[in-house]
Amino acid sequence: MTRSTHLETNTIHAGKVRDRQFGALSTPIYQTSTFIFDDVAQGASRFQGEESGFIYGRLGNPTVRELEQRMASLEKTEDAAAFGSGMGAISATLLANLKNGDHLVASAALYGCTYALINHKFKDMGIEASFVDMTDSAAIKAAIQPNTKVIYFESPINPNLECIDMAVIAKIAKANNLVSIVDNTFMSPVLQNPADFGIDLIVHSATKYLNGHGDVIAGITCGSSEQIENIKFTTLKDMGAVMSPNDAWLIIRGLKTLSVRVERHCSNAQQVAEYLEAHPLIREVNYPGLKSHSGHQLIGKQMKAGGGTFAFEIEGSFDDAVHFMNNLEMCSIAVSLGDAETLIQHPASMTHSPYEKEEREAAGISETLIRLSVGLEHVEDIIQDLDGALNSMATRLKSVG
Ligand code: 3LM
Repeated sequence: MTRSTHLETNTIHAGKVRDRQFGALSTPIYQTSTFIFDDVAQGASRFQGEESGFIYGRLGNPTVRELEQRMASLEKTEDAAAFGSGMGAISATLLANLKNGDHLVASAALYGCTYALINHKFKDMGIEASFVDMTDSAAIKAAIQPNTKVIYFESPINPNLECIDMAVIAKIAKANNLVSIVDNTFMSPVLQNPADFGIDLIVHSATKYLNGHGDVIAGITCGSSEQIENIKFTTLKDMGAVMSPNDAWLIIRGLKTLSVRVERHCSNAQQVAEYLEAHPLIREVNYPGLKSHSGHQLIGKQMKAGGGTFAFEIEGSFDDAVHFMNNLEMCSIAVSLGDAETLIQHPASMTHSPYEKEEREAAGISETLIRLSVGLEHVEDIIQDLDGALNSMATRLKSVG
């Protein structure tokens, strides 16, 4: 069986290569750097692409290939390419579609390292970018130039959770002959399939929900066979940010529980977001699962639920935010998201520190914004921990002023 119409089945079975030698249920880890040819002619024909088969670990590996095929199925694309990190996937995918003299339109708010890559490194390489509010289609159209090749965004955006209507972006991209690329890390294919809305390439930090256990750094790009072949034979092969077979195996294992994990992440996040929204010391909760959030109207249309990660603003100063976070007992102060453990972090000083202060504020990332990746613990324990730290903050606010 290659592909079912049900994602829950595909997370376990799609692209599965049956082990005919020993009948192993679990995918074998092909921990090898190179592959032996029968003879010189076979080696030559593999290099020429005349015969299929593995050559060398940087050019492909059976364990990694199984993961790629499973991810292509989950994202409803023809193919996928695996990378050693989410940033490896993002940089290779963008550079396969951009060259010196080209221009891209990118979201003003992005994961910090993606922003740094586009705003700093690409600039040095002669690739210019316009950063725009992706909810404003007039601003996107106005930013397109004759040399624009790519439109790049996240939905929901890390860290402010703003949601972008993908059908609108895909329409603009097609009308202007641009390659549309979205980072789908926050939703995972369980909650949203950008290909359904006409987006060309989908990138993931597989470090997050896809693996889900906080023990791997990895990335994946999904798209058409033509695009993936281009990426594999240019920026993946020659820049070399490949995924290790061992990490591919861990992600294959993580994917088996992706749909049940994401379901629980979402229901926990919904309850925690509702608790925080009702708390007097919380100014705003940015969670698409809440009716008050601008992205809520896309639930049902574009995404199935609000996801497991969101951000909120406390009533108070930067120091109060620090005090609140330092007084948590169970939630871990750590970057990353999508793990079993609840993780909390401060974007302005951590994940989004690559932004200049003014750029960060213009992108809607304030000093008092806190991001929470709601884990799989019992929701009452998560809420109790947050409540304890908020009570401590209330005492502090009273004593300070
Ligand atoms: C984080 N994010 O805590 P890797 N795309 C998105 C991401 O959130 C990330 C990447 C790509 C965080 C990592 S910050 C030092 C820690 C939407 C990563 C990059 O290369 O696998 O880390 O993915 O927000």
